[in-house]
Amino acid sequence: MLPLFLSCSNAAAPADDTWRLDTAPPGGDTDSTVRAEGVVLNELLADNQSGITSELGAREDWIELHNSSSEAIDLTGWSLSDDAEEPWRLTPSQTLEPGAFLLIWCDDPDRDDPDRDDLTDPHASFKLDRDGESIVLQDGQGETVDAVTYPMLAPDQSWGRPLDGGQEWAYTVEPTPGANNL
Ligand SMILES: [Ca+2]
Ligand SMILES: [Ca+2]
Ligand SMILES: [Ca+2]
Repeated sequence: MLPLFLSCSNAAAPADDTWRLDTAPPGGDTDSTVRAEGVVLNELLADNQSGITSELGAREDWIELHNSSSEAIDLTGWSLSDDAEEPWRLTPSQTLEPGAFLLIWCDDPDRDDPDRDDLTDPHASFKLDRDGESIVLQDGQGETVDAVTYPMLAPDQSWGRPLDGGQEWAYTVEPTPGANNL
């Protein structure tokens, strides 16, 4: 595995302003840069018509996280959101191994439904708008570690980093939920 976090730790201004890393300003201190590039938003799909299904058998929106660092990172207390006022706390909590991916369903399940004890995978309390919106990833201290604003997406089209953990975002060749981007 390439040490991808090194290749994107030079904090030159991103050419694509749809991508930003709020905690690592150009010339920012090295520690926050390295930490911020541990776990990142890596790919997302906002209109799942013929792709993978959740453990509930439904085709839902999803977001892929990726640990581009060389250390395992505990995601306890981390949150994901399409609305900074209502962050969704990542549950079940878990540790992401170096190079690993984590898929989060964005289907806003009805948690008051008595049948909802069948949720074994992470299911966020929001959905992804295929017309595009902004997604924020925050760590256990509530610090923003990554954010992305994605454009309008066609059905089954995903938006991701062509190089996992790299700076640039683009329409992917094909969706790769839980695997290296294409
Ligand atoms: Ca959607
Ligand atoms: Ca949304
Ligand atoms: Ca992927």
